[in-house]
Amino acid sequence: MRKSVAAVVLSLSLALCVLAGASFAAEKAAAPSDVTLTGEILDLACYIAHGAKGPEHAVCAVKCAEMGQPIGLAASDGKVYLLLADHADSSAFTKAKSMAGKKVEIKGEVAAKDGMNALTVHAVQSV
Ligand SMILES: [Cu+2]
Repeated sequence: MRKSVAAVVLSLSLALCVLAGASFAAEKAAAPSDVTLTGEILDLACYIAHGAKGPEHAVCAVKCAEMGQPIGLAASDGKVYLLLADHADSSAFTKAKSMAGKKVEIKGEVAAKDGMNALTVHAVQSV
């Protein structure tokens, strides 16, 4: 009898774990809605090393982005966001790389960790 009570308690707690996992997965799927940020797309290698930005650096910025340097957004909210590709569809991020040095509007998902701000690019257009 004692053994079967323990078995019931164990299977109930396992069921709760599965349910908790399922609701966590549902929360991840219903991610916070995208924000819209405007600003300049930065070539972070040149911006962080020597503050390079703006139209006079745009040609270098595109070259740096093409060679794989990270890009960011100097947003009008005063923050610099590391730009990230969406794992399921990187096309908007690829477009953003070609717009390094330009003023843009980006729709995407913001995240922050360990003092770093990031924006997953879902759409980008020049402004
Ligand atoms: Cu550069």
